[in-house]
Amino acid sequence: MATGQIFSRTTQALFYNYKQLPIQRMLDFDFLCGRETPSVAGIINPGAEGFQKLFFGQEEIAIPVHSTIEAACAAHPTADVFINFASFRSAAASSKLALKQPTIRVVAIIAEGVPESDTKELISYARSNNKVVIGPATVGGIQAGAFKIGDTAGTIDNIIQCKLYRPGCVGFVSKSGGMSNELYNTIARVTDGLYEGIAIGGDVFPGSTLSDHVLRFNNIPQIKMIVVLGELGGRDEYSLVEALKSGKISKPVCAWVSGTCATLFKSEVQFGHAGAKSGGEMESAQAKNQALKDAGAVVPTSFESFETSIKETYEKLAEEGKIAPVKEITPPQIPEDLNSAIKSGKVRAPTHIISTISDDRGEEPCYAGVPMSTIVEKGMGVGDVISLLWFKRSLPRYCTQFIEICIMLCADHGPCVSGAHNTIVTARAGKDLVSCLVSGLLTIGPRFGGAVDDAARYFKDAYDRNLTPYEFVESMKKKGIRVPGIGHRIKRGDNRDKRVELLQLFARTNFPSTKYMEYAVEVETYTLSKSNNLVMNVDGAIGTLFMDLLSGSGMFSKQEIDEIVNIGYLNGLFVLARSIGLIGHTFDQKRLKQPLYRHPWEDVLYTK
Ligand code: Q5B
Repeated sequence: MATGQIFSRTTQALFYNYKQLPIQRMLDFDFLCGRETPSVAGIINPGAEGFQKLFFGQEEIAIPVHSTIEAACAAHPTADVFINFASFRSAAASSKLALKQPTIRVVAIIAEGVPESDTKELISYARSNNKVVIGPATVGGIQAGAFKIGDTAGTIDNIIQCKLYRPGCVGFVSKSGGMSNELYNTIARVTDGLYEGIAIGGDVFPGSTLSDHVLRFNNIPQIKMIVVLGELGGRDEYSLVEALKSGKISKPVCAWVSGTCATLFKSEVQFGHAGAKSGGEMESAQAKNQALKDAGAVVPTSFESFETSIKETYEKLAEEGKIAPVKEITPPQIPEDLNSAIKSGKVRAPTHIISTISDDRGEEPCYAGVPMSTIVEKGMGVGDVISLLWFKRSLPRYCTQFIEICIMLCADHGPCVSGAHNTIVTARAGKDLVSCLVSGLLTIGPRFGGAVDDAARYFKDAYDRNLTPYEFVESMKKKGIRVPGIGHRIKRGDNRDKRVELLQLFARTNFPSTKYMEYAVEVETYTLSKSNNLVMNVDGAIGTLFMDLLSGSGMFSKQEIDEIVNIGYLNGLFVLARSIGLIGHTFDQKRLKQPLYRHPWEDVLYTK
């Protein structure tokens, strides 16, 4: 591997698998470092395309999302780092594909548990193609003030505390990502700071080794000293020993191999990483520390004194005048995310929606405060659900039964009525269910099913003002308004609408009062005297009976009744009911495989 820098202030990465947090942390780091371009050029989210909104400082930016690695590489030819957040199951295949792309130079594999045979294959491919693999089982790496992989170095607070927003002179490599954070703190305390830090990962076969990175650091002029944190298990540290012995490393190396406590255990111990297993004598922390020391590294006697070793090594270099002074900068403040600021009680934000009828945040959804389990346990029906969601209260059984009867009676009225006709034509044009339903629903209005509210309004007003049927009908005529709820294209005085009769019968048997409906009957008697088709229609029956329900149940104040009438709740009953029939007509046409409908010429009057 050798060569030198693998990252810079202009390095851009492709991020595999959309993970909002680590990407946002990379962008926050970019902002902290004063980068001009975001370090994430594109996201690869298998099967998805588009853009993801993320923050770059205070501004929102849209990062392109690609469905394949090939597409992302073609769209971002200068992005040469591939950060792989795939699971251990798919990390190897995606990493291999990424390594094969000519534009990709470095692949970081975050997943733990990638099969060793797969990793070996990746290593071999990367070596023969002069590419760098960091990981698997790693948090990644960082070049201070320039570029950071994913979650490396933890929170923004930690990054600021460790002064990672600007470069120092220390190259650091370790196996452990968690311990990297510890050492970034140490390095910030006792030197002028980190230049580059890499966690190679804790697997038995890491994509790149401790010595790979140390040799690379040796070629980077800005790096003046190297800190290495190894761990027991494996023989990786011995290649570093060889490099030191052969004189390939000219810069001072402070090293420590952790896991010296393994000797306290009687049997073999497996520490956190797959590779951190106390094996033979050679793989012990003690043996590796000794070998490193013998090869010329500065090795302390314990981890506790590692900080002192690093400090002394740095101070010696400084005394020798080998360290250029670092230009201190004040990093900009990263704006806090609204959600975390709200959580910590620092800010309050107005909500954009207010809702009073249902709540799905608890263990189970509630309708007007009634949990769904209660609705089921108490054997409630659709009428009860409508009571809760529309009227925000539980209504007596006769009321909910009336609502259910309205729905049943208005569910359909054959294929010839406006709504069903539209739905049938739409279904025959090959449209989907929702389009068919909506095209039928859109016909509901003052002439078809949508006169319930107006009937309720006008009849209530006339009754409350003590108008005689004659005064009411004639005053409407004067205004040029046809009485809503009166008249039918087919029904007659001698062929009443059965639905109207059924609703009247139910109400007369169960309602405490049917005064509005009886008033409508008197109006109907008068209009029938004019014409036999001016019968009370289903809209008129539902509208007036609902006024009786609201005023007679004693469950609504006058103000609430006025509000229900003003808002216009009652057409909703017809809309809801007729949806059942319109859906049925859609299925019927599709089941019958009916062809495109074309209205016959003979049925049209062509005129000028
Ligand atoms: N006058 C009813 O035309 C009629 C009056 C009125 C008071 C009124 C016409 C019409 C559509 C009504 C309709 C459906 C034919 C409701 C529903 C769902 C559905 C649908 C389905 C389903 C009357 C003669 C005299 C004049 C007028 C007076 C007229 N209308 N007075 N109130 N409303 N309307 N809605 O016969 O004094 O003589 O000058 O078609 O069907 O939507 O099944 O299809 O479930 O799907 O030509 O059931 O309005 O009457 O205009 O000559 O008037 O009656 O003022 O008085 P005519 P005109 P005067 S159910």
